[in-house]
Amino acid sequence: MEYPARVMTIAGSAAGGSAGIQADLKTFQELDVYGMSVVTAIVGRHPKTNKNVHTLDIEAIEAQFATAVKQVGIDGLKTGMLFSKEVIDTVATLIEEADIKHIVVDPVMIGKMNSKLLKDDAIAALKEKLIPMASIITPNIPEASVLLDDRPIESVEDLKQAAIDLYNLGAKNVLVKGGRLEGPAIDALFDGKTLTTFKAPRIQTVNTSGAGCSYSAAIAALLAKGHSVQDAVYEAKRFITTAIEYGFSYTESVGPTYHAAERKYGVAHEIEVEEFNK
Ligand code: PXL
Repeated sequence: MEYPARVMTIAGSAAGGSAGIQADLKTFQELDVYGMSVVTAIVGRHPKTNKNVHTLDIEAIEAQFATAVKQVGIDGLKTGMLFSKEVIDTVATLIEEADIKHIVVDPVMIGKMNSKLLKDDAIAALKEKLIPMASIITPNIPEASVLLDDRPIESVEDLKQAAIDLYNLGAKNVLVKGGRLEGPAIDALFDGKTLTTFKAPRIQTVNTSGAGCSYSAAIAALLAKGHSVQDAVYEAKRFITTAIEYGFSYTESVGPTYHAAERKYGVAHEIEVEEFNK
């Protein structure tokens, strides 16, 4: 028997199960990779105190990583919510020492419910330490905008230019996700030479909690399975588009995407790919 590729997520725990570590592990399972996790913080709002981000000690983060490396080993990795400069510095050091082939950095900053998932003073550390180590970074428009010193991104042309300019931060590939623009959901990938766009139809739903987490987790899983970056993004985009199509909610809250959707119901929408040489 051939063992599945080993993929780790280093991210926050999202108690509701739609985002963060929980979304990542569900995605890993759907794509048949062996999932592991390092929890950086626990997100869950206390009904009385209103506190939403409960941090963990650096020692706890290092301990989780060391255990997974010793028991299993790592082929691919994604980072999600890291919250502080200290955590980013720690994660960068751990990754460097472990010599990991595929590294997806999802520069998570703000949650769907407006939770602050990255402190302001952590952005420099993200740019200087972690992003240059990445095989691919996957910012959405607000994140790309922050990484480009608050440049507005208001059109598909802006989106493409953002991917090209963010390449200067040192990641091998940049994927800027245009889901927040109007019209079809277009994402722009730049690898230093070719700009590729991936287009899915706009799906009318509010139930997209954890979509970004799941998308980057799918990219990490597919890279670890040996797909090229372009192909990993293509298949991950298809996976998340189908998961969004079948998104749902148990309550009045914004609900999760449905990770099992592609497996259960097949591909809901084809993804259109266009390439531009730069
Ligand atoms: O969707 C962004 C996100 C990432 N990570 C954690 C979260 C959220 C959104 O709530 O809770 C842990």
